[in-house]
Amino acid sequence: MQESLIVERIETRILDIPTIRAHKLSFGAIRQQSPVIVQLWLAGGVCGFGEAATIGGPSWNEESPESIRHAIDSYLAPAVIGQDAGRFEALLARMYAVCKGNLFAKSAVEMAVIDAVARAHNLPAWQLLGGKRHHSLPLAWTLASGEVAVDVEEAQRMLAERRHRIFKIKIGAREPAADVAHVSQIARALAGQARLTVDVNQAWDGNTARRYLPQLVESGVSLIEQPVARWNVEALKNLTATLASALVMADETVCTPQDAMGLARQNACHVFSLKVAKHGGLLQTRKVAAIAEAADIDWYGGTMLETSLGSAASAHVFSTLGASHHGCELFGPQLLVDDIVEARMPIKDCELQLPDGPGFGVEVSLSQLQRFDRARQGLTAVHVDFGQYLAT
Ligand code: MUC
Ligand code: MG
Repeated sequence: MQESLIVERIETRILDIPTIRAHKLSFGAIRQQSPVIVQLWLAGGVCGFGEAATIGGPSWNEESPESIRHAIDSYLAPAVIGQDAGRFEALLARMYAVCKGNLFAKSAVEMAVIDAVARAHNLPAWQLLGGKRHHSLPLAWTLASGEVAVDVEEAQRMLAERRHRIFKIKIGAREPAADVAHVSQIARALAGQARLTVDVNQAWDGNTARRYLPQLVESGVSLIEQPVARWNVEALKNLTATLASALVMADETVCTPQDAMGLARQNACHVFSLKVAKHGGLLQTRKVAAIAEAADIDWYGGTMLETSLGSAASAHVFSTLGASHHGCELFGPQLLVDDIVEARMPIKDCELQLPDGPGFGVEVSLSQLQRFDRARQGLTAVHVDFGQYLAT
């Protein structure tokens, strides 16, 4: 074992960073992101960083910033400290042995391990992940203010600045007919200038999806993300078989490689949204992507609205993937009022320029970590405004 690569210490913190505007999803509106940041030191002195962000505490899936931090501090860090950081798969096996599930927490630790080892070898992380296939990827922006005029103004500004020409509209909070009207108005305003997708974030049942998705397609939507509940693979499969001229993308339904295999076997979607956190890390993301490639399923580089740290880690693994893709949505940094790295990944001509390292190729600012540290700010968790979303 190379002494200098032994994991010596791991620290975690929760940051609270406001968003530039309310971001409205089917289940609630978020006004801040609370990423968990992992800092990991190797015996040789090299330090790596990892991140796991959830959306709306535990309202996107089971994990919350608090549960992630707890799983790492109490179980995952002790399983990894004292081990050879270069044996990525062996470390993952140790984490799986002490902790079932908790994929976001595992991904943040694995990310810090890979960043540290890549830095110890002065290599970009992508070189440890199979090598780079893409230097840039088309970058989508999500329209989620909930108001047509605001969404259209935002999209037009992004188009004029040549930052984005793919827009994902968040729907599912209102009556389906109102959602269709909302999307149609945006589609008319942006006709011929942009590609539109929607994310229903599990809000519809199978019959609602069967009735309203063709209307969304008619209005110009070309990709439909997670229209039904994550367990509703039967409905997803049915929509995939019947929807003409639009693609169905699984997000919440596809987390583990086993989920991916199940969807592939049943031809239940056309596209997987890949997200490092929900798959349980960078290596698991590659496994899910391999299943997609073997099953003739496309991929999309998804986000959990991470800072530039988690976004850069995702960019590294996405840069290594072949096969057919629909770009990425690593726009988390732009949705936050500020960032935790010295310099963000550049965006040129609507494409995210994928970083080159060492590590994840972004330098974390310790003073920014301190500035947003929940413990230092004396804050308690404030995650999501459920407002009208909760049934009475
Ligand atoms: C999701 O479900 O895709 C990603 C972008 C965004 O606006 O929300 C997320 C989560
Ligand atoms: Mg989604």
